[in-house]
Amino acid sequence: MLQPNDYPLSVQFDLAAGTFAPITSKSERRLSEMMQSFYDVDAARAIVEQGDRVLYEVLYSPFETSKSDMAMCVTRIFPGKVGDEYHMTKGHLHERDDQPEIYFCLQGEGYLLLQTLDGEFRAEHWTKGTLSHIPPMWMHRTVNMGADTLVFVSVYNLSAGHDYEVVEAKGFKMLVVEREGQAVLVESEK
Ligand code: S6P
Ligand code: ZN
Repeated sequence: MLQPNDYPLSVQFDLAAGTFAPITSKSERRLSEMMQSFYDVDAARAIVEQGDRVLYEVLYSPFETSKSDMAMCVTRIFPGKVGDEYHMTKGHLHERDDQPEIYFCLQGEGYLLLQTLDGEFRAEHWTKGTLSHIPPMWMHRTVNMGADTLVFVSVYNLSAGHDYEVVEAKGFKMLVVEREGQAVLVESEK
């Protein structure tokens, strides 16, 4: 017998605004929660000491049923830099080794950084309309290198799990920084 959450559910996007409704929950990620992530630790500390900064927000809609645990999020990364490194997500690896994810860029310009535990690295360049498949066991981080908010949809299973510590420990091989007015990928010294 169908349970109340087994019925179809739709949300409505406002593509110009980069949001949808109804939103079940919303979270914000501040720079103070990402002190291990940016290479210029002094620049990060100075911003936090002056009152911190929200780097991105995540708007969330679970599509859970009695037999499935799909979820959909919209991540909105605000424009800006910490030192010369562009605002980005904390980044994670799905804990389960059989869990892929789909990302779809709605607005802005950026990079999706991907890396395996063996050190294979990819940077997918994003503009409005890019859809990327993240295979299982690739760490993933998104970087906003544009002047506007970078907005993307993600679709994944809640049971995937999120391991942030592995990204903090290993880091990504490449950083996205501004050099002579241009966004460029440079090797990380971590
Ligand atoms: C979840 C998915 C996204 C991120 C979001 C924030 O699997 O990849 O919804 O959670 O973009 O990034 P992070 O690294 O702080 O979770
Ligand atoms: Zn993910």
